[in-house]
Amino acid sequence: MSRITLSRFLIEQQRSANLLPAELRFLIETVARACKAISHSVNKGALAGVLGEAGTGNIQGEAQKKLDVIANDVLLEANEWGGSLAGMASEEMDLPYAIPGQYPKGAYLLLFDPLDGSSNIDVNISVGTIFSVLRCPDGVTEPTEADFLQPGSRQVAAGYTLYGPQTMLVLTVGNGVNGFTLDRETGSFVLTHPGMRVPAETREFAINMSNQRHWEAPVQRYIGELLAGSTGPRGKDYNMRCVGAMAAEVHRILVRGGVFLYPKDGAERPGKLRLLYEANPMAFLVEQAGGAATDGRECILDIVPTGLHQRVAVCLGAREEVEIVTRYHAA
Ligand code: AHM
Ligand code: MG
Repeated sequence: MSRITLSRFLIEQQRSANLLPAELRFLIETVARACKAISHSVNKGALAGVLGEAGTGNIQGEAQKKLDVIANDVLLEANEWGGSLAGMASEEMDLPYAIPGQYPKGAYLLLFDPLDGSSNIDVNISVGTIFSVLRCPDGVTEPTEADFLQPGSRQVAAGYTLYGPQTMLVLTVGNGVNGFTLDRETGSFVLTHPGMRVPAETREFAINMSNQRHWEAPVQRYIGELLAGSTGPRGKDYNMRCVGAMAAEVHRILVRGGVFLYPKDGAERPGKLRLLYEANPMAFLVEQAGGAATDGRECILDIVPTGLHQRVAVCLGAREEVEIVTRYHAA
């Protein structure tokens, strides 16, 4: 059977289910093309002089890596001229990015974390790009921050590209989850993981244990039960894996199952991960793959955002596990 490239997959989606307007297809292909360029820079590493700090900070007060800035610029440049977007927002930019006046504007808003897990970059561990697509509110041509503050349930597409041993793009347009592997010889993303589903059975969990003293009681209880293994209430042993890049954690869960938590870590910090361009796209993917995603209390996708860079507690993965965590929070 011939290989199904991302372009062919998207065109067939557009034809068969009429799920995908041409403008959205073009947008996804453009994001994919930008991710190939980012993959190239990530792979070159020290050879291209792209490792290390950029010497600047972002709105979150985090030091930017050179590759954070490069990946952000690549995504902006690739997406600003095509006419499918009304605006963009990024982890690396305080305010939404306005489409320059010389280009046509389109119906969508693109949000992204250009380089997720960027503290992994200098030590040659996986990083990713996470993206989310929303419709621009009707009649709006100059979107402001308020236009981006839509609940995740309104996403029309979401995905991530994982720059690991292979570069993979994993995508949903609201019709299941499909994974594509970059074939470097042909330059195409090829459908290698059709219909990805979160396995129901869980044997692995991911959480940054160094924050344990900050967790609330329900999370202490849940992780305590997993750590107790076969001698505890769950009656089986678990393994812990934590990569430090959410794209890699979610990818592992989509392929091999499990659960990932980044809970509230202290009264003033609602968690580390950002709702609009990290938690929402990942929640959409995980739910489309049969899993679940909550902040411990409500579905991530139902949260009405109040700020572009708002943080949120995250618990996602196998549905049954997420339901236990959510039940413990309600108790
Ligand atoms: P980043 O987007 O600034 O790289 O931060 C997000 C990353 C996630 O990918 C990952 O799950 C988390 O931060 C790890 O943080 P920590 O080192 O606190 O566990
Ligand atoms: Mg990130």
